[in-house]
Amino acid sequence: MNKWRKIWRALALPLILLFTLGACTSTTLPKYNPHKPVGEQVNYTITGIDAGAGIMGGTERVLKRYGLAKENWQLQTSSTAAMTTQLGKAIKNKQAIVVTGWTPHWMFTKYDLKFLKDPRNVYVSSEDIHTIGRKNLQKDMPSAYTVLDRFYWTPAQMSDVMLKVNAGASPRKAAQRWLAEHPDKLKKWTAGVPHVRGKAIKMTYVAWDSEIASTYVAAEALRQVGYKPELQAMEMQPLWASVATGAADAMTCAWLPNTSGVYYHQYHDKIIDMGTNLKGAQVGLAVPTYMRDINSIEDLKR
Ligand code: PBE
Repeated sequence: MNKWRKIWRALALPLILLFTLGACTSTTLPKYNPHKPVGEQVNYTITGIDAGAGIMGGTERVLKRYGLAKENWQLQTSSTAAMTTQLGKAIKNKQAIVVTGWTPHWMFTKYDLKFLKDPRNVYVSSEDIHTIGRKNLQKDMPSAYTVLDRFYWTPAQMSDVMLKVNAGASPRKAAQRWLAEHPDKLKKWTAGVPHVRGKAIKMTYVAWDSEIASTYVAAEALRQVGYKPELQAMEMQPLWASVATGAADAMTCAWLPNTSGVYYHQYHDKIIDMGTNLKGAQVGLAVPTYMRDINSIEDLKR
């Protein structure tokens, strides 16, 4: 008898904990239900990212233009990491979720997602990413200018680097590995460029996955012609200000004409637009493909 009491004492607490944990995890939200208003299922909330991102401003405009704001829809500020975590959880449980999405990004590779149609064209259907340099960069650092000016790749190539980082590689390693796998690209960007000897070059960026990928790849290309890149992550506003004031030499993060448009207009006479480094980027609202009947932003009102 005594022995059983002992066993019970040893087991009681772990068992109680296990039951409570089980009860908590089983009270997750129900699965997506096409017969119920989608707003109700997501608490009239769009899961967003950091406040400074262009996509956040665009989404606020969407809420107004589509009459969602007056139906109490709201945009939740968080971070890319928190948003993708929430997205992953919702997808695992087949729940309804609406996120601010963009491509190139590994979220579209890892999950079955679709952009919602934007008949009012608030987000603009396709964007280019530009490289921006400080005034006099060409004169002061001609080799760097040439490499950065030539820097150009495709959404698939950028995704490749992002996936390497997402799988655990450091951004620098991922960039080095990608360049080793694409010697033709590196050659194209650096051909005939006079080498420099360990000259420092400062690049700033916002720590979005896409920008981490482009910045590190451009930096590693610059390293190949002898530069010592110094990379610094910051928010959107200081990012543009850093290049406009000459505190930084260049950045590769301008999504145009829309997503970074506000900053571009604010700073365009204090910077050099070195042109497109990637064509065919897109931002918008995204949902998992199992939300089959939700295909347009208009459908959120149902
Ligand atoms: N993004 C990624 C950025 C640009 C790059 C879409 C999150 C934004 O400003 O929204």
